[in-house]
Order: sequence, then C-alpha cells, then structure tokens
Amino acid sequence: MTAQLFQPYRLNDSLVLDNHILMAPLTRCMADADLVPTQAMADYYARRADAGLIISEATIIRPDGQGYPNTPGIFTQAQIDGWRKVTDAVHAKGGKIFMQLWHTGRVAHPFFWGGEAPIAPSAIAVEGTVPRMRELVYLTPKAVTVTEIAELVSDYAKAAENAIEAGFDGVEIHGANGYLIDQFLHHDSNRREDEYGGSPENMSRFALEVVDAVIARIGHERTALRLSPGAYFNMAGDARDREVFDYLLAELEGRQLAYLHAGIFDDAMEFDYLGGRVSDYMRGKYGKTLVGVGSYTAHSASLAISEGRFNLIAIGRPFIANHDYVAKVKAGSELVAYSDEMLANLY
Ligand code: FNR
Ligand code: 8K6
Repeated sequence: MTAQLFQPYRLNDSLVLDNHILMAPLTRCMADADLVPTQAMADYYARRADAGLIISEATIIRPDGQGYPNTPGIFTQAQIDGWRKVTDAVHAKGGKIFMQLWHTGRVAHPFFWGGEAPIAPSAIAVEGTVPRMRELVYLTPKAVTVTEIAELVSDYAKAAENAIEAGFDGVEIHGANGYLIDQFLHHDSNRREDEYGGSPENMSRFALEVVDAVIARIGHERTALRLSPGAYFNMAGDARDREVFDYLLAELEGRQLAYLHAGIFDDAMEFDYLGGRVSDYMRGKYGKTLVGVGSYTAHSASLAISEGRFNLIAIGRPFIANHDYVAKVKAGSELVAYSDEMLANLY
C-alpha cells in the first residue's frame, strides 16, 4: 500500500528525489552559543539521509529573527562553515537537504540578541510567553518601515546565497506558523495602511518580494515556500485571510517553485474560512508540486497522495522518534512512538 512512497519524484530538471518522503523542518534548539551547527547535528541529519529530501530546522537569517534558544543561523561565516559539515555528511550518504530560512518577526525576543523590540508588520503583540522560557513575555513589536522591509528582502536573498555556499541543495522560505512572512499574510497581525497592507495584493507583497529575490539569487529550481493559510499557531484566524491566500496562491502558480509546503500540525483540522483542511484548500488553488504534512502516517499519506490531495509527504515527529523512519516503513517494521521528552537529545 505504501509502495508508491518509495518511487522517485522529479521536482524539476535539476532535482529528482529518491522517494516521496520528506523530513519536515524541526527546530531542535541545539546549535552552539554562536548559533553554529554542531557535529552532533551533522550526525543527526546524516542518520536521516534516506529521506527523499531533508528540510533543515528553521534557521535564522539575521540576529533579530531569533525567538528560541540555540536556533542555528546562516548569517556568519562560522555558521556557513558549520552547516557545510551537515550538508557534507548528508550528501556523503546520498541524501538531499534544503535549508529552511526563518525570521520570527513578532515572535522574536530581544532577550536573545540584546535589542529593544522585535519587528513585525504592525505593532501588535502575540499573546503569551516564549515556550520553555516562561519568564519571557512577548513584547509589542515595532512596525517595520518600507526601507526596513527592503532590507529584510535583501537579507533573505543573502541568507539563501549563504545556504548555497554551505552546500544546501536549495532553500525553503518559512512563510508559515505565525512567523514574520505569515504575519504579513493575516489580518490578525497586519493592520498596515501602506502598500504592504489592507488588500490581498498588498498583504501578499512582502512574501512575493522575498520569493522573487530568492529566486533571482539562487534560481527557482532551488526555491521552495511553506505557508499556513489556516491560522493555528501564534496567530488568530480571520475570514478575510482567505482572499489573501487566494491571491497569493494564484501568483505562486505562475512561479516555478521547487515545491509548496503546507504548514500545519494536524491536517485533520478544518478551517471554516478555507472550506475545510489546509491541504485541500491549497490543492484547489495550486496545481504544481504540493507537500502535505500534519499527523500523517505512511499509510494515510500514501492514500492521500493516491487520491491526488498532494504530491509528497513531510514527516515530522515520527522522524524525531525514528532516525530510520524510511527504512522501517519500507520494511513494514514497527515505529517507536514520539514523545516530547525525545526533544532533550539529538539521537
Ligand atoms: C516543528 N515544526 C516546525 N515547522 C517549521 O516550519 N519549522 C520548524 O523549525 C519547526 N519546528 C518544529 C519543532 C518541533 C519539535 C515540532 C514537533 C514541530 C512543525 C513540523 O514541521 C510539522 O509541520 C509538524 O510536526 C506536523 O508534522 P508531524 O509531526 O505530525 O509529522
Ligand atoms: C518552530 C519552533 C518551535 C519550537 C518548538 C516547538 C515545539 C512544538 C510543539 C508544539 C506546538 C504547538 C502547536 C499547536 C497547534 C496545535 C493545533 C492542533
């Protein structure tokens, strides 16, 4: 039943995946004090090299993008060199790996980089505190100026260039899960009245500028994007968000991205304003390669792919619990169940 997951999949002329199973991006908070990837991280990713494609943990493009402890960066030479060890280790085992490019926007905390306030589309705080650092309350962000937006776009492109220098096969722009790019795409966090807010076209502008700048720098074959049309994390939903994503997905259809990836923890969740599941909504608006995710098993993913609901599956928590996830599924062996305590080490 899961046999088709083990067929190769052609993303484009330069990238053919060995199978349909992607390792989802998974923040592990294990980089060193300078946000440099460690040898333990290289070993961790290399153990998972038989995924069709590994997507790295979210990696910050500049210091003020940091919202959690020890999340790796891609803005210093030491970080580039550290990631080179990871990509070499994955490639030595025949794997492929994309870097997920991240700026957390209003979910960043100046505790980590010593600034005053995080930046975001509008000066609206996310409620709550930094996970596992409960004393850190989220601050009201500063609304970015148009000049600062242009700098951010340029910093995403530079980070993509650095990722290629570090040996990555491509990048996935993190436009999901309530972080900076997603904050422009939802009415909950974007109340701007300039050309970056107020209409679907304006609210999509930053995301498309980032996509276009990254494509211009490293090529469309190596550029992918993750989006969360359904607000579920660090974000409140608004029925008007639907029009924003309708517009954005139509625009993306005209670009030749390597793939588009849903951002959701459980794809069984239904969103009224999207008319159902995130993946089904995205499939209805986007005909090119779509990666599904969110509480799937190999069996349920295989069924969804055969029904045409998406083309590839990303697996997150089961890949933390089973470094040999792909081999186990192929052999029909039993999987170890994920538990949150497993986040304490990198095996
Ligand atoms: C995540 N997820 C996530 N998503 C993302 O885009 N970038 C990231 O860095 C992370 N980090 C992260 C850490 C941990 C510990 C978890 C559990 C999840 C979300 C992840 O990519 C995926 O969408 C979900 O885990 C749902 O897939 P599974 O786990 O049900 O297969
Ligand atoms: C992306 C960085 C996060 C750092 C660690 C994240 C760990 C996450 C697990 C819990 C996330 C909660 C999401 C809640 C949504 C549930 C909807 C059903």
